[in-house]
Amino acid sequence: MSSHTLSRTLGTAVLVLGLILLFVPNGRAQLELELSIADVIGYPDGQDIGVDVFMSNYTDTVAGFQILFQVDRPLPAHFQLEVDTVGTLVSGWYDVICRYLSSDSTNLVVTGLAQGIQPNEARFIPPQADGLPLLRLRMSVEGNPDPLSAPVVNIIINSLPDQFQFIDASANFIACSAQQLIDTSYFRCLAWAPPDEAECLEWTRVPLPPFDMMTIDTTLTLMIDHDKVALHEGTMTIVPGVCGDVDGSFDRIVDISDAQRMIDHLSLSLKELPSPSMGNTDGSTDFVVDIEDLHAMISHLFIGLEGIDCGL
Ligand SMILES: [Ca+2]
Ligand SMILES: [Ca+2]
Repeated sequence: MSSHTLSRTLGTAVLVLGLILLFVPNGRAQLELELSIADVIGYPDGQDIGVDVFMSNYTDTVAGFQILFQVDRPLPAHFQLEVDTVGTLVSGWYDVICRYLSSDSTNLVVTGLAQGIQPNEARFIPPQADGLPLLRLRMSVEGNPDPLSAPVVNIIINSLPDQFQFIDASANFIACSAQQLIDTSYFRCLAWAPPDEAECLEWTRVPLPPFDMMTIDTTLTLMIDHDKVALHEGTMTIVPGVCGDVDGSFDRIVDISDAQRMIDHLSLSLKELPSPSMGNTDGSTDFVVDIEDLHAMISHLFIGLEGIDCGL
């Protein structure tokens, strides 16, 4: 092969490669919407555990949404019936509403509309890929989880069309399309009105012809375009509690700061302990945290160094 032919062949190869790179679709570029839930640590009796939900809307402005969040186990993590919007993309939105779909608090529907208190205060979310979370879920942990149970709870987003909806500033659905479904129904007449049988007195629906009357209904059904939406679940890893570890650090160590927190709870600020079940250090069966528990903790730390057991 001459050097001239070789260079022409190489040039053609480079051109073909360039065209391939130009036209091969970039997976991320196709996406219109991407949601990710953060991974967090849960702790015994935990309340108000913030779980950030991030959104990237690559192409469209977001003016409203509905999202159904779910946990994959009924215990021990729950959604609280609220979200935190401070420092999020929906900060200042007037309508951010939460509701449960069932009584066990394992699912939460969050609906948001970019309306301010005044009509001109609507804060649409322009296309963006990084930055503030869309919103912050608040979750809680019930009691002290069984240390032998699986410590990870998955937090997922339900992608069923009637539960997952995003609209832009023109109220068009993002990454969804409405599909028209035609529903044809057939009816037979069971009793015609005498004498000329011009009117039917009783209709019955039949699955197939023959028929005396036919109706055609069209319904619009929303379909998610899964090529344009990416949903990433999050996790809550639940750390079992250590009896006496009540200072809120969840360092699994019982020391002077835990005793100070107990004194503060019982006689100073009276502020609730972050893990009340870990404060029942005298193991009383009523699980009440009182002066006896403080005595048990002080004895454990400074006097007899006895072990403590919260009686769980
Ligand atoms: Ca501690
Ligand atoms: Ca007690």
